[in-house]
Amino acid sequence: MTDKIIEKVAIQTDESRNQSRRAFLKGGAAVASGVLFTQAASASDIKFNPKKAVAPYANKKEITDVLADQKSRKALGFGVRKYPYGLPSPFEREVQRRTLEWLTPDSMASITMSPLQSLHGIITPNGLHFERFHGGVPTIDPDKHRLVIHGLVERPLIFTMDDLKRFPSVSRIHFVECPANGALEWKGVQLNSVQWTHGMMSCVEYTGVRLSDLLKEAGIKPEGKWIIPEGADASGMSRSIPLELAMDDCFVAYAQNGEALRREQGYPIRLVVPGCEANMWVKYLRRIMVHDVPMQHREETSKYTELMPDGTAQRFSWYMEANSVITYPSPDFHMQGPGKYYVRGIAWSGRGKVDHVDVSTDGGKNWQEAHFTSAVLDKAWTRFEFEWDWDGKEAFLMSRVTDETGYVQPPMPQMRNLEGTNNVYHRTAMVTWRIHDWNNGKDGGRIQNVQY
Ligand SMILES: Nc1nc2c(c(=O)[nH]1)N[C@H]1C(S)=C(S)[C@@H](COP(=O)(O)O)O[C@H]1N2
Ligand SMILES: [Mo]
Repeated sequence: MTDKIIEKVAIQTDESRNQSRRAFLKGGAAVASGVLFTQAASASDIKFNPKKAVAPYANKKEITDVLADQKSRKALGFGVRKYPYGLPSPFEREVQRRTLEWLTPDSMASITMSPLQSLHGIITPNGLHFERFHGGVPTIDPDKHRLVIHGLVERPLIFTMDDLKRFPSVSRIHFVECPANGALEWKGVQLNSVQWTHGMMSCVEYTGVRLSDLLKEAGIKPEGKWIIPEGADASGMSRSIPLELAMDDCFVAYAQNGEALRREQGYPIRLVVPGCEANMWVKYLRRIMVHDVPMQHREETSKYTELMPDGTAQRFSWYMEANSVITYPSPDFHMQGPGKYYVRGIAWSGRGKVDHVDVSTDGGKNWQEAHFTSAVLDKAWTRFEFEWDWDGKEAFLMSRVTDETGYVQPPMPQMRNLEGTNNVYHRTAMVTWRIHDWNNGKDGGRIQNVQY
């Protein structure tokens, strides 16, 4: 059937297209478009299936009341030009990145978290991207900003921002995650929101220049084994990155979700190191030094190491392990009564693609595979969904990701046994949302962060 229609459309001359267009404008579209719609379903196929019912039944009076109430829609809305740069509806004003006042002593070296409970799909809007600064947000004039590549190179180089745009571009969707994400939960549960348990991360589409193109333009000397990117902000943020990793899939991004980077995310340029700890993704990138050894940087030796139970510290950990979390229902919501729910969440892995996600509603005793509702991309969020009939009894929701390397997300007790609680970083074990029994008084249907 489809082939025939395509054929028909393909042989239409301009003249016949114009004719059908005229017919459409006259209201004669039913004939032409009706053909297409028979594909989907005929009216007799659309039967109510009680097993799939989500919404409650509405009676005639309720329908009349609701429709009568909507007379106000006839009032004129606001016109064009009011918001040359658009804003979300005022009814969405609670959807904001947030910070915990007690987390850091000042706002210049602090962090805000993304409201994961309110996000859909796999793209974080630019205004809701989490933020982490060590020295406040600089406002940099791109015409004055330069990127320098020097050190163990054949040709030291200085790039203007216009120079960078002359190189071939790449656009890729990747998650960016601070390794401290989830850190508050090492010793036990702390806070009741996925914004606090997992919000030190976001996922956006970046556009920029391959770092390998820029390094090749400079030519690396044989002794050059490490790169040290540095930011132009007050913190002068820098990290050592091994050359193989730099030449792999890193890029220097100038755009995020189709527009220039926001100042909070590194305007005018930032380093993108897919799958790796966000502290390597240097913002306000001003230079890249090529070295033979990694630097002995204060930040690196004291902060981004992992303290193990035996007192030793793991010095370099680059990749973010596979992780997943249920965002709906999660502690910001309240159950609306027994019935059908589509449990949904995100899964991601710094080592490649997500392979599959299992969901448990009984605290990990039984597992069933969820299905994906988004594209499955390399080192990016993947959306999963799971059809669930809630009987109103106490339940414990968990998700468990397996990535393409075969790594399976561990339960929290297992991770704690292995790594102790001295560690701050890389707490990527499963979390559990307890759903209180619907008949449990005013607690009925409450959703709570617990550890299992
Ligand atoms: N120049 C510069 N780059 C930086 C930082 C910084 O303070 N200055 N913070 C790093 C850390 S620790 C994180 S978690 C990420 C946060 O990126 P975001 O603010 O875009 O979310 O940026 C990294 N790059
Ligand atoms: Mo970070």
